Amino acid sequence: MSAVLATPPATSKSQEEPTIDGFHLVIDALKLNDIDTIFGLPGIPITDLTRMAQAEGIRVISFRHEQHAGNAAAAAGFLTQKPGICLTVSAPGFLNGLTALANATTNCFPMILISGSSEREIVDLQQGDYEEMDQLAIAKPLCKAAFRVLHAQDIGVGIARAIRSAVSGRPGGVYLDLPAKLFSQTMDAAAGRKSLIRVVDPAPRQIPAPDAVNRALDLLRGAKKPLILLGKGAAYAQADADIRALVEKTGIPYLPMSMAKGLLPDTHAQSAAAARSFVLQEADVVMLVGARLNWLLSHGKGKTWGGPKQFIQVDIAPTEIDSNVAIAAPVIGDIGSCVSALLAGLGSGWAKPPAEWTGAIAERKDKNQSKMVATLAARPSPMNFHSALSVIRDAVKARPDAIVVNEGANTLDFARSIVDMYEPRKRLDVGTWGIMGIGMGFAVAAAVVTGKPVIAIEGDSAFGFSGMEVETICRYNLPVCVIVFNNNGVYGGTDVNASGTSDVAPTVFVKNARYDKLMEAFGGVGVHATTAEELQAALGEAVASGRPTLINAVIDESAGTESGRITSLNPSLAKKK
Ligand code: ADP
Ligand code: TPW
Repeated sequence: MSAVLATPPATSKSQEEPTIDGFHLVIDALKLNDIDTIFGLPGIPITDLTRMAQAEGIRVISFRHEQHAGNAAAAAGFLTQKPGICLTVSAPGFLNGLTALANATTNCFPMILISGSSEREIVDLQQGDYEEMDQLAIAKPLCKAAFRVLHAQDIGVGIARAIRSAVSGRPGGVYLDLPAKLFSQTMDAAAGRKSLIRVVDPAPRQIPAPDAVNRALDLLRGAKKPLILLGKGAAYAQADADIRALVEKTGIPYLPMSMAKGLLPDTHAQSAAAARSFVLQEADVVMLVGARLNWLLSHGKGKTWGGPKQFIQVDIAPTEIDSNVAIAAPVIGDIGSCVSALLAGLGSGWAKPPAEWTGAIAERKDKNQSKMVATLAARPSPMNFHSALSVIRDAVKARPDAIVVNEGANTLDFARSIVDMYEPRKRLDVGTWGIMGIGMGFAVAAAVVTGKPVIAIEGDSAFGFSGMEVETICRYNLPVCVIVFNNNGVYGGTDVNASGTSDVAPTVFVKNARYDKLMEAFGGVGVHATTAEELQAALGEAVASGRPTLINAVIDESAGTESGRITSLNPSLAKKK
């Protein structure tokens, strides 16, 4: 135990001196840094921390499983640029939160996983403490930074380091290990308060080098078929007006990655989304803004990308450059600073891209969009993905401030292309990993952080990963409408068991399940929708009332395809070809 915690000399003055404990130092340190919400799940040793935090004015959102609390923290981080906080108990609770921490890091979302832990002396000698685990060692490879605080007087530093690590440079997940003993440690209250740190400028701007900006502009100027690719880093950066100005002033067609949808409205004349394959094949200069050339962009090479091209990459992480293909013009800095420098460099004589290029894109867009009109207007029975999503598309058009959460395979792929987004940071989805299970955690965070209506578009398998959190949605009476695309299984419900045993195939669920009853069980509204009209009415009502609602949308069980649109990555399908 530290000197500060030793019994003070028995003078009457020092006996009267107020003390502060570890619990309150943690709470005060968070509050000092404007952290107003904690997502978590109580238990030893952090139960009192949740109670006291609530008593001290922090909003504490308690979940049914830590993974969803962690996902909520990550989404809150993405939406606000403040690290989202997830609080868990030791070993199993910590491990449950770890998937979300790793996912946040992978997606460049700032979050801090704070876990209580067992006593160091016992853990390190492996003597079998309650929920014993060397959590710090396990968390380290899965996050940007990991810290442990052993002494009350270091809580301020620990939290400051966690916050700065999460949001500076490329954002990501941070782990903070707080052993049980820390919470009951006491120290002189005045000294304790003095030990806390308000982090100044936690995510400092990083100004790009002028020669890097000029190099990029020269490349763009010489392009015959330029293209801008906006990623979720651009959405995170909250440089919305400048990004829009850059796109519009240059006149360059752009493609949004899924979570960058809405940075400019999807209906924008310069959006090339409806001609995606064409522009990726044909473009000669591609400027990536907050997007990585990972699997989601076919690593920048191969058939998807067609002929030779040169890349400009705007990113805060210098080591991202050349990760998959050569980058001709890296522009390193925060997107706000980079985009404003690019804008300033355009000057007044900027020539918009050749009309042959923009005209060819417009032609393809028109063709593809008019093909889609009839498909979306059809009203088959049972519903298919298109008919159900056309209803949601209209609902989002009517409420462009609503936040869409989206997961599944076909449900994800179709929703991404059918449901237009109109405002920045209104779409949250499976992200870089294509992970299932983000649904209810992201939905809770979106509702809590923004107060806006949330529409969660969920495959039935995807929903199952976090379905129990509908109780959380009801408990906090959040304006969330969950729409389960119920097609009786993973991808669909038509697989057969070839072995002749009575088990169903591994991808098949209970047929005609009533997910709506799950919401009713907790006092929310459950609707069983078998037609587009029923879906439309229920969704309209849910968004207008703000009541927790789950619509069980019955979808043709043969409508989807295995793995949705990423069949090329599925070894079983590659074999069948
Ligand atoms: P997407 O999946 O939408 O293509 P990625 O997650 O692959 O997007 O890429 C996001 C990129 O944005 C990351 O390389 C990250 O370093 C970068 N990034 C995140 N925030 C900022 C920021 N504020 N300024 C600059 N780059 C950023
Ligand atoms: C954590 C693998 C990818 S998509 C999916 C699974 C299980 C579910 C698809 O069925 P769903 O959607 O949701 O009913 P739809 O629209 O096709 O009917 N575990 C994790 N992440 C992933 N990605 C998987 C498994 C998977």
